Amino acid sequence: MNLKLSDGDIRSWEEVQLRYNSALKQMNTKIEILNDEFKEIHRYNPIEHVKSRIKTPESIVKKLRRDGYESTLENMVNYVNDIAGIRIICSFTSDIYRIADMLASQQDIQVLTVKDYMMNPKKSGYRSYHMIVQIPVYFSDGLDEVKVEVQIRTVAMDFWASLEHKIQYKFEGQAPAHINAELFECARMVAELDAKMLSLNDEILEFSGLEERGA
Ligand code: 0O2
Repeated sequence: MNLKLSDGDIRSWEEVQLRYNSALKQMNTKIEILNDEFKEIHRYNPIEHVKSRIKTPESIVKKLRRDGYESTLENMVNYVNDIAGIRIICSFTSDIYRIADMLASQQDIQVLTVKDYMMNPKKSGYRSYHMIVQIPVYFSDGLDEVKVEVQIRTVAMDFWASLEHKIQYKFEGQAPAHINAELFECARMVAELDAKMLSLNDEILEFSGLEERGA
């Protein structure tokens, strides 16, 4: 099988976009199929919604500079792992690992790295589960292995992350200490809320199970 885009072959930003957009389409389909199957078999919808995006060229260049690389198309593809990003938002923390396992067990998905910010939250309080995966994409003249960053988090964690992102953007990453402290406290409350919602849901499931069995 010939590899279409060896690292030196990328000719334009348009080509980079095509490559990563195609990978996102495949990942979106995989996620949709898993969700449909889950709904059908378990009468339960683990995924609230899915967002995907291609990183902006400005943001890619910023990351390359941060890591000490020149801004070339080759370096983008080689060193920026989240050019294609997909965010899966689910209801409960237990869904996060379930979805991650379902994706990781697919034969054509290769998990390159995992960052479990659920088990090890960031200093900011950020919680989420990240995987860099590589999937094959077939083009007219061959196969291309493309990296996608998958972020999986609950609705509550997503709410926190988007507000925190806006605040950090506004203060260019230098938010006053009291705001950072408040955000950290909110992250703790989000974790507590997630744990409470999960235990309530477990209780509801147990109750429905008893009812179905006629107890
Ligand atoms: P954007 O705009 O979302 O693309 P690496 O990718 O391994 O070289 P990096 O980027 O530090 O190193 O990886 P990490 O920690 O896994 O973070 C990647 C992404 O997670 C970030 O992408 C954010 O989307 C999200 N993230 C990480 N930490 C935080 C945080 O403290 N707050 C919020 N709100 N989001 C966070 P980008 O590239 O920063 O931005």
